Amino acid sequence: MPEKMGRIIVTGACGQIGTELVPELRRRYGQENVLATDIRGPTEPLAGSGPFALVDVTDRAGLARLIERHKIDTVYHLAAILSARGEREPERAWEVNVEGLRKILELAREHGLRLFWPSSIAIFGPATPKENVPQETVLCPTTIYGITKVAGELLCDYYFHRFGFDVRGLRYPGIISSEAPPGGGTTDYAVEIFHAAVREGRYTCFLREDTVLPMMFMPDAIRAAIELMEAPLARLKHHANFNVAAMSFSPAELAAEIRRHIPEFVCDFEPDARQAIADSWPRTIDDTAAREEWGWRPRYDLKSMVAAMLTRLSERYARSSAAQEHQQPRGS
Ligand code: NAD
Ligand code: AKB
Repeated sequence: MPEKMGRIIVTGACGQIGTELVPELRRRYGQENVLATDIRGPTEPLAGSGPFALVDVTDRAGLARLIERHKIDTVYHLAAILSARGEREPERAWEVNVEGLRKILELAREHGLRLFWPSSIAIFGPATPKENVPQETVLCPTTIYGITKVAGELLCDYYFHRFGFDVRGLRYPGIISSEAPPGGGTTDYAVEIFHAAVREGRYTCFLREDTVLPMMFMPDAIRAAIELMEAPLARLKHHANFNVAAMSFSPAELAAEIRRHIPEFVCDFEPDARQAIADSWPRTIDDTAAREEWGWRPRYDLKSMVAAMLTRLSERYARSSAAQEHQQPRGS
């Protein structure tokens, strides 16, 4: 029997993933049953499309009030500080990513909640194999973000084994999406490049052209989260740390694929501090455990993802320039 979700709270809902996860959860489980929360106010498509509350994930009492008031039974805990921002604000990264998660775990234990929490390929470090990283491997990251994610995986597994409640998670690669901008990571170039290609026909990439990293298109990322949460608990041998993979490519390969649609597109490369982070991460991931335990299969590869991204962004920019023209006073 698939696991059921009744009333859901999503933390960090206004970020890159929440902006697309919340509408899908609302579509599946009912608009009023999904409470979106963040420390900043909602923009489209979250604004006005269902319940929303401002709350900081380090505010345990504030979260407890929302959980009780909305009779929550499931948490999608997305609030976090990502890799590049984490290097600028390491103390904040620990506070939000570890202390925030610990408070959510305690609330989940007290209120008997199910929990989804995403880890990241940032848990891997220079001592991890670069190719086909196995499920069980060396976890010695060199970024504070990676360290908080290793701590998070260990905490989640500890709560599962010690208190026996249902916490699940997966190690997302870099996520590529067309709706909300990414929130300060090392893989952000793979989103920025599309906006620059469509608007200006040119992009300067902050990673070296041959830096291969694991990536995933947002529709696959959303489906992975929901399919993992709906999988029967009895089938799972792992809990909060599933490797998941979809595609791997370098900035040069991504630029070449974009050029098949926009031949005049030019990409330059000026690596910055984020190069060292990318160099510490693996190139490809073995996701056999996710495939075997809950049937994970990606649907998008580099070619289909690029075609979909360019279509979505071209339509979006065409709509917004049509709207701007419409607003111009006549004769101007
Ligand atoms: P994001 O940075 O786009 O969004 C995070 C959201 O959390 C933001 O809206 C921010 O306002 C909110 N937030 C920050 N501090 C908060 C606090 N103290 N209280 C409440 N909200 C707070 O991140 P995302 O890309 O949507 O990532 C969501 C989760 O997925 C994170 O755990 C991240 O580590 C993980 N992940 C993301 C990627 C990716 O490529 N996007 C890859 C691997 C893992
Ligand atoms: C980042 O680059 O920090 C994120 C991630 C891979 O966790 N996109």
